[in-house]
Amino acid sequence: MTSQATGTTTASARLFAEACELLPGGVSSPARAFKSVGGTPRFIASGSGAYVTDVDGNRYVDYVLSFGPHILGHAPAAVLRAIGESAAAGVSFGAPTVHELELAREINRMMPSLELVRFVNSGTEAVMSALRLARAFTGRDLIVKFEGHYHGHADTMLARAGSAVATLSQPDSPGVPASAAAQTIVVPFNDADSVRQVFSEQGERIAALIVEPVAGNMGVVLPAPGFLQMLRTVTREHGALLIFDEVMSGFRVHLAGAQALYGVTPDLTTLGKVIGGGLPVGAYGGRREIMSMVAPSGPVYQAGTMSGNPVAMAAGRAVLDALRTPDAWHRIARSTERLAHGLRAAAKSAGIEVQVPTAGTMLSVYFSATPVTDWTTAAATSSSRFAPFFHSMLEQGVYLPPSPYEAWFVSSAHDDEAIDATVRAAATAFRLAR
Ligand code: KE4
Repeated sequence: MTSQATGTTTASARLFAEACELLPGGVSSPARAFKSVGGTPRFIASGSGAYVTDVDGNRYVDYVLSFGPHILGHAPAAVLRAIGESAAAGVSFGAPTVHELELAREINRMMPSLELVRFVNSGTEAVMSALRLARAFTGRDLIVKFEGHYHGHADTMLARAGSAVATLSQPDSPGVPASAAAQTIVVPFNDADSVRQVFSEQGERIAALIVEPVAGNMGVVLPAPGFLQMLRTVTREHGALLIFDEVMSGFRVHLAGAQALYGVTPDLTTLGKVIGGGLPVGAYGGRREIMSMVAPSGPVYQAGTMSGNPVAMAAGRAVLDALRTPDAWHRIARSTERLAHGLRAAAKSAGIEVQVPTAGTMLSVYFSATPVTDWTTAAATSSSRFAPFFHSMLEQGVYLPPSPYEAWFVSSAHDDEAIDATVRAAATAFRLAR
């Protein structure tokens, strides 16, 4: 076994108890709290390549990878070098630096639809800003989003589907004003008729439709054939903007994102995760005539003390440089397919029916005999089987995202040894999930 699991969680348990006295739920983000799988969240002490080690000395093959950013694995030398060199020159100035210019140039080169780019500090901030910009550009208020898609925690994105299609939504969290949620219409993913109905009934009030072009926040769910092209057509017909939220799919489902993979060009794109090399980052960008409305070139206000932080920009640039090495990205995609193939075979030999959808360098495992195409079918999978599977993998030295509705992320550091160890552990874990 390539990763040693000592099995003890003494130090993690002690630290978690202390953390619960000072941090809500003991964590800085709910996704880390093991709420849906139970047990003690592991306090991670270090990461290197495809592995993380917790404070009890347990070593794991890591498929969380900070929920996506570490596409080169943990602490890659080139990224550490870029961080060290930029930090040695000063970590933040509140002034322009060459680093943000170089990263913007690289993003524009890889994703030409981002004619202008604005950096922010998180995916949430990128989405929040892109929505404000879409409203300003169109002079309209309503936003359409899909059930099961996550676009960060801005008020208008924490909206739950209304009672019927095309009705306005209710808040999906206390503290979200009904008026904010009412600006959002939530429809089922991959349901072209519902999208057309919403636009036929409310089209002239809709500022934008935002979509995870490949969904990753209900597990991995691919767009139905032609679905993204239909979104492009129907938004254009009604004068609404199409926003691709590629915070997760960017550089992961394809080197140049879902917009390159499917050949659909959005008006605006949001990015995050990979472009910061593991440091806090977000970005939004798109057509010049739209982005030119952003202050100070235009009237749409958006700002940030740490936006374009030079160290995060240098780290992100180092990641994109490494990904552009010929075949680098495709090697990770091949490792992802190798893992998916192994997981399907392991489940079959254990007599368990699973779906293992892949999208470039990410995948997920659903306990289901039938494919998952939207939130309804994702929620209908046997999530109760996920918890025993998750803990068996953890005990065998494989660290998965602690939810059946998260994507697993693969990196260039996940070599055959790490993948094969994962598949061996899954053969045992699937039997326990029967
Ligand atoms: P952040 O604000 O967490 O940087 O980005 C929000 C966001 C926006 N859009 C998409 C498509 C995203 O996947 C995310 C964040 N993804 C989650 C993972 N499911 C982050 C994990 C967390 O919240 O801790």
